[in-house]
Amino acid sequence: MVLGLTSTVAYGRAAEREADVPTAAAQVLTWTAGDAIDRYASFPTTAVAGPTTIVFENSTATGNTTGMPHTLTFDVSDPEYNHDVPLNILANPNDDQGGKHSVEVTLTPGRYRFHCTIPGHGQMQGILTVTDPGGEDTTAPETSAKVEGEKNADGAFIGHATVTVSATDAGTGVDKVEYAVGADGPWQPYTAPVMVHETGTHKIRYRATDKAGNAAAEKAVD
Ligand SMILES: [Cu+2]
Repeated sequence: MVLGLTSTVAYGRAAEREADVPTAAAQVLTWTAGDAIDRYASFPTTAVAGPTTIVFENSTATGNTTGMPHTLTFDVSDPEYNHDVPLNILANPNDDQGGKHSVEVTLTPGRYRFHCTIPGHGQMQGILTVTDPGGEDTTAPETSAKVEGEKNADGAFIGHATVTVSATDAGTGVDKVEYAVGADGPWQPYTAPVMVHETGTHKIRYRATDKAGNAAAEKAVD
């Protein structure tokens, strides 16, 4: 994996031409190709969203001894992937740039599928996963609960039932998990599985909040 991160402002001729624009791409991502037609010689798999310089080099320096052309193309046709960057760079060691090309793009969070469109090169492909640079977490935790205990033939719990609440948060992490007994019982911190002894139907409500303050919608089990 080659993931170049540089803090310099100027990159290449585009930045020089627009010297009054202070925010040139701070992130440089480099793909290289050589003689192989089934894989890029090197490629990034992760990046952060924002202005990015994409470099595609298919030259003698990157192992191309045959003059084989390759493309670096972002798939914009598959709805499963980001399609906001219609990148399509064709490079070969004998082109007017010596096989080294760069373009400025803006990446957004999500996944980009990249591939080489030269016939027969279908295996030259991969996924670039782009995340939010600030790690800004706007997604609430995922919550679920399971009820365990011995059941009778009708499926009702006998003796007692145990409610286990779980919460996960991919961003900042889970800050707190709470539960409440009944339709209007008070919220209390969830620290261990909740045991219900009394007979009858009981509602256990639960919710979770992550460290960024995103609260998962309240759910309940009976
Ligand atoms: Cu190719």
